[in-house]
Parts: sequence; C-alpha cells; structure tokens
Amino acid sequence: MSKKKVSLSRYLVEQQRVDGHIPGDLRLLLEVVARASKSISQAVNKGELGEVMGSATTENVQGEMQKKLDIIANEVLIEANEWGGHLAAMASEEMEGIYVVPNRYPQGEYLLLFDPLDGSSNIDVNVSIGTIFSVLKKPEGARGVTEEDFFQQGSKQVAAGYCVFGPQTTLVLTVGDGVAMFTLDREQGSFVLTKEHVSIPADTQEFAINMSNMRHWDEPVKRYVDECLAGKEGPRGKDFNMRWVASMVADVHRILTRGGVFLYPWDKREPEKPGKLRLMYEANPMSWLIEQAGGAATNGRERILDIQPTKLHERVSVVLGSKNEVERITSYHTGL
Ligand code: P6P
Repeated sequence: MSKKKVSLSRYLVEQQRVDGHIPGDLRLLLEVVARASKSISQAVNKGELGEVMGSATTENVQGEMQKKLDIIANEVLIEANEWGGHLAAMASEEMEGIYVVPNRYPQGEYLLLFDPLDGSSNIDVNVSIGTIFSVLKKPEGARGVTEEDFFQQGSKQVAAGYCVFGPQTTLVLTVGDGVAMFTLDREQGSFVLTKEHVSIPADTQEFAINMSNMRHWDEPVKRYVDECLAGKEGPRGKDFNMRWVASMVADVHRILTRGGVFLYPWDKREPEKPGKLRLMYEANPMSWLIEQAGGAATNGRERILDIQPTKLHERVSVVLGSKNEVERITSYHTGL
C-alpha cells in the first residue's frame, strides 16, 4: 500500500491542532503564501511563452533593473495576502517602504516580509529561482503599524520559508518545529509533504561562494577558501567541491538537502556595506531554516538571528550551512 500523501493543509492543521504550534491565523497566512507561490510558479514556468521575460523598464529600491517577473511575483503576493485579515502589513525587496493593509480590509497581527523572486538574474537562463518569506508578529499593543515594527531580530520569526522554482516546485517551511519540504503535485495542484525533520550533516566537503570576488575578500575568508582548495594535501586533509548557482534559494536548498556551506561575505568592492544579501527577507528566513535543520548561520562573527535590524533593506554578510564548517569560518574571523 503506497504511503498516505500528507498535504500542506493537513500538515498545518496538525501543527495547529496536535502540536499547538501555530494559531489559525498563521495557518491561514501560510496557506495563502503557498497558493501565491503556485501562481508565481505558473508564471515562471511559462518562460518566453508568457511574455514575462526580460527586464521591465523600472528599477527597484536597490537600483537593480527589475525583471517583469519580479514585479508580477510582488503583485501576486500583495494581492493574495492583503484581504485575508491575518496581516497588518507587508515588506518586500521590491518596495521601498512597508505596505500597510488597506482600511477596507480587517487588520491582522502578523507582518509578512518577502523577496518575491530571488535570483532573478537567472530567470532568462532557465536556472532555479525562488520566493523567500519571513513572518513576524506585530508588537503587542501597537496602534497601527510602522516600519519600526518590522525591526525585530530574526529569532523573533514565527514562520519562515521559501518556494524554489526548479525541476520541481518545492515549498520549504519551518514554524519552529524543524524543517518540512512539500513538492507541488501539478496534477492535483497541491503541495505534498515529501520530507520532514530535515537534518544537515555537521561536516561537509562542499562550499558555495562566488570565486570571482576572491581578490576583494577579507583575510579570514581567503584563508578558509585557500584551505578548501588545498584539498587532501592541505590543512583540511580532505578534498572539497565547489558550487555557486548565484540563486540563494537554490544554494540553500542544496545545503538543506545534502549539507554544505554558503558564503556571501563582506568584500572591499563596497566597504561601507556589510555584504550583498538583505537581512530581513533573505538572511533571516534562510538562517532560521538552517538552524532548525541543525546547521548554523553567522555574519562571520555573530549569529545572524541575533542581529538587531535598524533599516528595512539593510544588508548583511552571510555564512551558513553545516555547523562545524560555519563554526570554523567564524573562528577564523573572531580568533576564538
Ligand atoms: P552574485 C541573487 O541576485 C542574490 O541576491 C542571491 O540569490 C545570490 O546568492 C546572490 O545574489 C548572487 O550574487 O554576486 O554571485 O551574482
């Protein structure tokens, strides 16, 4: 007898009812995000057939040329979530300020943050991309909602995840009870549980970094990568493999699936910036997933989830993945 298929809805109901992990409104929010992810997957999968490829004429708040699909994904997430009564406001990589739920809809107690389509430079070359999301609670007693209400440490997240649009469309989620993966069954149109209690090996022989930036790195990163490249004959006594998809969702998914370490460190190209990746809607959700799967995530010196944000789009240096590897890299930075 084939194993009974557990849908995302059933998993969330059980997390709500059996484990008491998530209130009804949070379950509703996650169902809506999953449904929006299916719509984004459909648009992404159309490729050239959907006339949504190529750049739009606008730039986003980061000054990056927006791809039409970036804009579509952002709109899908806004429209799917604004009317449900579970959210107070949203924040997106594609929007400068927060989006407060319009008065015509009931306000909820959650704050939703997202990178609607991360890795968008890969859209035109048909390489995996994804939607990253993070859920916070609106501060108790706050009347209305302001940008400052979003400035909470990543350790305050109540849910986090991503949906990777690759050979499969897979939703990866944590509500604080480990990491579960749901693969989209296109015939049924529903996400089906395909892996839970995801666990990352503490050691690895695979690192992910954009090697073309080597001359710009700080010494601790150069030391770490040089030791990996020295292989068996070097101080690590083992050979390493390298991967770099240039799509954080794809690189993190590989690490959750088979281990590894991912680095996007500070480099001297833009010394005033701590790194390229954004804290609130890229590093924080990915770091919580990695920690929930037994891995670690630091900015090279401190736990990413402990960083106190001061700006919505602030950037951060990221080292995440197999615990022992992250601890080694962090020790090279701190000397501890
Ligand atoms: P680079 C995609 O643009 C992104 O924000 C992450 O998904 C990815 O890890 C990184 O930037 C890739 O950056 O400099 O290698 O193109």
